[in-house]
This record gives sequence, structure tokens and C-alpha cells, in this order.
Amino acid sequence: MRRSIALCLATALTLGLTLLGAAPAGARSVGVADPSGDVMRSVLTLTVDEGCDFEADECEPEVDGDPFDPEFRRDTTRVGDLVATTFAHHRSSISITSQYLDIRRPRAGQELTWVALTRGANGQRRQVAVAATARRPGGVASIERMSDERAICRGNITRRIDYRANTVRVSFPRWCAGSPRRIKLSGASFRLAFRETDTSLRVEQSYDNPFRDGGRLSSDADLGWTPWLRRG
Ligand SMILES: [Ca+2]
Repeated sequence: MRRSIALCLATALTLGLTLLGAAPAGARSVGVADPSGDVMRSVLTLTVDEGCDFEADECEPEVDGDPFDPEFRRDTTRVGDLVATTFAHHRSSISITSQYLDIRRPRAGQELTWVALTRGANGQRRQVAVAATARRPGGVASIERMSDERAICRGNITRRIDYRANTVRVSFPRWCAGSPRRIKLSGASFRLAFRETDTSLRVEQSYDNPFRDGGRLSSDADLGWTPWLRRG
């Protein structure tokens, strides 16, 4: 159940972002400042009848909230609040570095995920994720090709989550993104917290993106992206 909810939320990770930091066209990197105090949070609760097995197909859970269109409200937490992100297109790699007010090491039942999206001038698109849990606080990195949802570049992604410095950095070879001459980048940071009993599952999701103050998650028609970044 937890996994299926996570997948639903992952589907919703195609986010509404708006670029605030302008940069000259053809820049090799861009730094984006984001306001503090703009973390958004939603809560989804699923319940089943007493004595019903949560995992059983015949036990249809009652859902409070929409996993595909969560209702987000502003939260006051500092945890997961992005304040600055640098997107860079280097000679042989692409990197994204984010500074948070506080990232906090995940406890059991919590996940911290940085999701980046790439859009190459050659039409190649990728979703890059770094997901940290209590068991894997250093994070597990992955890249998915958007055209066929195939996982690629396993073992070629470098990630570093520094819980003292409150930073996340991810980088990967250009070829993992299809080796475009120019690329646009986007992304957001998520926190998930699961609380499970025999008859209920509560999923708290909060997010912040490097471009925008608050707002909802939406379709990628609303995505804000960096300008085109030329190869450095
Ligand atoms: Ca922020």
C-alpha cells in the first residue's frame, strides 16, 4: 500500500513551477533564489473497515484526499524549505545543487526526495530522483527516460546529501540526459511521512520548489524551467 501511494505521488511530481530568477539565454549555469516560509503541505488518509486486510484487493480503502491532485496548504516548517539552487550544464556533466534552511535526516517512515526534470534541445527528457530514507540517508539516485519510462544510467549518478550544511547536490554525465547541446532543467524537493495502523494510512506530503513561492502541484504545462543552458 505504501508503495502504491508513493507511486501515485510520484506521478504527481510533474509540478507547477514558475521561474523567478531570470538569466541570459544560453547561460551555462543559473542560480535561483527562493523565498523561505513557502513549503506547501498536503495530507492524505486511507482507512479500511475493522478486521479488513489493508493489502487485500477486496478491501477498498476509503480515501480522504486526492492522491493525483493533492490539496496543498502553506506550512510554516523550515524543514525542506529550499532557499537557493544552482543548475549547471558543464562540459561533460549536469549538476544541481540546492541549499535548504533545514533538511533533517529522515526517520523511519519518512522520505526526502529531490526530483529534477531535464528537457534537451534534441527532445530528450529525463526525470532524475535522489531519495533518502532512514535506512539510506545518503540517498538512492535514479534516472528515468521519459519516452519509455526506462531506468538508465544506474551507477553513473553522483549525489551528496549534507545534513549539516543542509545541501543536496546531484550530478550526472551529459550522456545520461541524451547529450543535448542545450538543456533546460526543473525540479522540486519533497518530503513524505507515512503513519500506518492496522486500519489506516496517513500520508503527509510537503514540497518546495526552487522557483516559486507556494502554489499547487499541477501538470507539467505549468512547469517553470531554467533558460536554455549551453554546454560549459
Ligand atoms: Ca523556499
